[in-house]
Amino acid sequence: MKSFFLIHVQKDDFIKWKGDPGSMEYVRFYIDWRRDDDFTDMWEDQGLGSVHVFDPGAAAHDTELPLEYAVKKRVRFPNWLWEKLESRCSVRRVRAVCSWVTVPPANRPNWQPFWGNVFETNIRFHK
Ligand SMILES: [Ca+2]
Repeated sequence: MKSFFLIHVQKDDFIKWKGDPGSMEYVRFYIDWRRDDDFTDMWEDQGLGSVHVFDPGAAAHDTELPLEYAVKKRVRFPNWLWEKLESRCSVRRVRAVCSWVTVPPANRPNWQPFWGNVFETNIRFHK
């Protein structure tokens, strides 16, 4: 399957020292396949994505900001689950746990990052 998630991290003012090598931003994805209002069932932890983020430098601020980074992740699930989706356009709740520097632990969808955010949205999956 060729589906991907995309998350854009928009930077405008957080790394200021010259020569900074940047840091890692991690995103763990969950999909509520069973539609039971949790992300704890089998195959609902979709795994981890990451991106190296860095400041382009003060000289570039006027011309290159805002800057966006994308994290893409292939959707993981077995064929039998795909067959059970009840329609050709099934909608599922998706959660993204975004964390700066610290890796969001596996199978803990309610984990709160110290520096980061948790986002939820609905995504339509096409058979
Ligand atoms: Ca669930």
